[in-house]
Amino acid sequence: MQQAAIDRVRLVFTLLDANGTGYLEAGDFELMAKRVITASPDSGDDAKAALLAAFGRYWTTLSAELDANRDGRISFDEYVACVLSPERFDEAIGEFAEALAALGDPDGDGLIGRRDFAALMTAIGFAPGNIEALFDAFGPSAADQIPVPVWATGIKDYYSPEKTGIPGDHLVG
Ligand SMILES: [Ca+2]
Ligand SMILES: [Ca+2]
Repeated sequence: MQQAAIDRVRLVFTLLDANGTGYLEAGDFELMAKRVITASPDSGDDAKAALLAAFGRYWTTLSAELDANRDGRISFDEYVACVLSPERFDEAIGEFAEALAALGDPDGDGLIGRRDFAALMTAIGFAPGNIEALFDAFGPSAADQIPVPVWATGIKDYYSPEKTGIPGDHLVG
């Protein structure tokens, strides 16, 4: 298994544990969804509802697929198994990626500005310097914007264990 993929998974586990219990639980995803929605005040209700649903589905999928000891929460050892069979999470990750990227484009012009991007990524908990490096790696235009699909693809790549040397690696470390 690629170390880069393990490092990405470790970081996202830490961030998803929004209430800091050391385990992923339903409450983490509700808390995280609220934070992200709060960071996108100009987005429409449909986009916010889609993000909330995507976080909910992500939790439901993790819970169904990875809670090996059936205690209603996901330990890191349970979570890291997601890299062994990423195809089981493709749909949930895809829905999440599309919903998050859409929130970055509140005016619906198909482009995401650096400020909206940074607000959402800060809400999730990534480090400021890493957020800037990631946005730069996406190759923003002269107006400092990236297309919505570029970010959506970047999110999916982040969760793809076979991917190495991707923009998302800027978030780790
Ligand atoms: Ca937790
Ligand atoms: Ca468990």
